Amino acid sequence: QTSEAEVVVFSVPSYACQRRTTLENHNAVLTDALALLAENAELSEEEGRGVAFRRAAAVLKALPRPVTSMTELRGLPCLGDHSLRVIKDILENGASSEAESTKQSERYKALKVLTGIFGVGAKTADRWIREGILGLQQLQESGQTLNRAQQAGLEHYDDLNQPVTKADADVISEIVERAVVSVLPGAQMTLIGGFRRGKLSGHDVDFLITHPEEGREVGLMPKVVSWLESQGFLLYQKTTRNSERSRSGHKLWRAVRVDLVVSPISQFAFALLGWTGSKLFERELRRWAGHERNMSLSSHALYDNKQRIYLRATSEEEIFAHLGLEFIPPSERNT
Ligand code: TTP
Ligand code: MN
Ligand code: MN
Ligand code: MN
Repeated sequence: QTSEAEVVVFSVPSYACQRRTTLENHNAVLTDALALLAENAELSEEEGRGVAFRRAAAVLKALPRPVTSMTELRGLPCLGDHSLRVIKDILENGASSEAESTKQSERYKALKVLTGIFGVGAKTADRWIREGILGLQQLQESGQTLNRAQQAGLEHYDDLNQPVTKADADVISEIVERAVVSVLPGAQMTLIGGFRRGKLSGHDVDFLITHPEEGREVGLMPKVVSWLESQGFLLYQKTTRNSERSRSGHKLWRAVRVDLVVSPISQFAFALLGWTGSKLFERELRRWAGHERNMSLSSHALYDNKQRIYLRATSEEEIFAHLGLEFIPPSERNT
């Protein structure tokens, strides 16, 4: 006796950088739960577990319609036992008990509040929690020494935790553009990060600055920062010398986090690709390059480990071509 069943299964390539993922998500209930568990793992410095949940969520985001049964998931990549348990729980019971209990836990709530302070990472938050500090008031009363970033972060806590809208981003773009062309005529500024991917809100605004003549961009970052400061736009700045990157808060009607990246024109395409995100898309591109092509990709260059040469590119399209990947436009990198 034979029995036959026909099920429609989804087919999805295994690297997120091989897939087109728009902002339209048909499985938000599932991916929200997995994202919460990923965030909890990341905040607990369990990076591997975090990535596993992120990859699972990314596969579900790429599906063309809502998942209704576990059988539809057969053959899909990146769905580990743990993620499958979470999905099953939601499909059967409407919610994930693990995600719900995590969300309610004192530890998760404290980690969220404390890492919500600009300048506070998972390590610092964990140390404070072990010392019994679970919230902002307890932190202030504890007499802990805060560095300058954290002081600014605490002072502007509400502003910095309020999402930045596209309208905010447009206003800030104009200001940064003015700064850039004032200090170096001919310099060019590009919106990167989530807003380049078409997101309507974000936690900050990201810009990439370059000049068409190689070398003219040298020393540009401190000049842009000084200009912003002289105009009264700067609240706090942190510059990492070697990465030529600056994070600053700008006082407008509210404080907003801004990331500035300066790149020489020869590296522009790599910086553009490397800073457009999403974070998982970037991670997957580098994993693809390393594991499938024996190449090393960074936001500065692409190195072919076999031929032992740097591969040049003047556009994102060329980099995808070097990697043997179909070009995915920014709006479809929302993994
Ligand atoms: P974010 O601003 O953190 O992320 P986002 O813009 O995608 O999301 P949001 O809307 O919440 O701001 O980072 C922008 C991109 O920069 C991100 O997709 C990955 C990349 N990136 C880093 O975040 N850090 C790095 O050190 C490098 C090299 C790249
Ligand atoms: Mn951003
Ligand atoms: Mn950023
Ligand atoms: Mn690896």
